[in-house]
Amino acid sequence: DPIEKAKETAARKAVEDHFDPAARYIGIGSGSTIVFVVQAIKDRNEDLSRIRFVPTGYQSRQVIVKAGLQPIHFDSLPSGVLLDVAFDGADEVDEDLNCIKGGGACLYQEKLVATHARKFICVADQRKLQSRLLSKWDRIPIEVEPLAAHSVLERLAALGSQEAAIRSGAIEKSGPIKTDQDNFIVDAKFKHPLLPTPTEAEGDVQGAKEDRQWAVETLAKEIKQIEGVLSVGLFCG
Ligand code: DER
Repeated sequence: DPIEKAKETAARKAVEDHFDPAARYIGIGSGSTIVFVVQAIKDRNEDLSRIRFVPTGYQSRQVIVKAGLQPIHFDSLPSGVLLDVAFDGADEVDEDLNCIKGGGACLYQEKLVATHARKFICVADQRKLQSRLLSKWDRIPIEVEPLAAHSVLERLAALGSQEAAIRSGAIEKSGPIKTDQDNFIVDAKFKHPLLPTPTEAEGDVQGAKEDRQWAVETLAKEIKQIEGVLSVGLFCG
């Protein structure tokens, strides 16, 4: 399968370039690409017993344990310590490494781990790369307190979301899905607020890059300020 091959190629390159055998703490994201990252780490046949791997949810922890690596809970990390590196996937990435994450409903712990790592390595096959976010992947996953979910939907509409819905009906699960933190996921469609900016039209590449960065940060902040929102699936590059 060419997509699986592309994931594996991206994972091997990411590990080759960014895995440090002297690392003490390494973050492991969620989804299917990360499985190839862990396999690539294992395939180095080095002594990994000194390294602790920080999961970003139950699936991530299963991948770590199944590979015979040592997991450590995020809240067991020594205080003040940063992870050496965190590897994770994404649902969409732009050329400035802004990402949409949360397709696997693991964005809360993914963002927690990513923001405590010296380096965040996004591992993604070519399908994910778009010139700007919300091109192919048209909605932003948001982790929400269940009690606040409906008021969050209203606030998102006021923010300009065309359509926001509580993620429901996973396979063999009626009603809302629950995250590893026992919360809801709201998927909010936004009409390309991160569209090309006038500066891009005038060929001002740097200006367009800053505008896109600003658009992602602003949208993430506006959503995060809504009462009941716990995490927003926008990572700023
Ligand atoms: O939820 C996320 O952000 C994950 O990293 C995920 O969506 C990427 O999944 P994939 O590697 O299976 O595409």
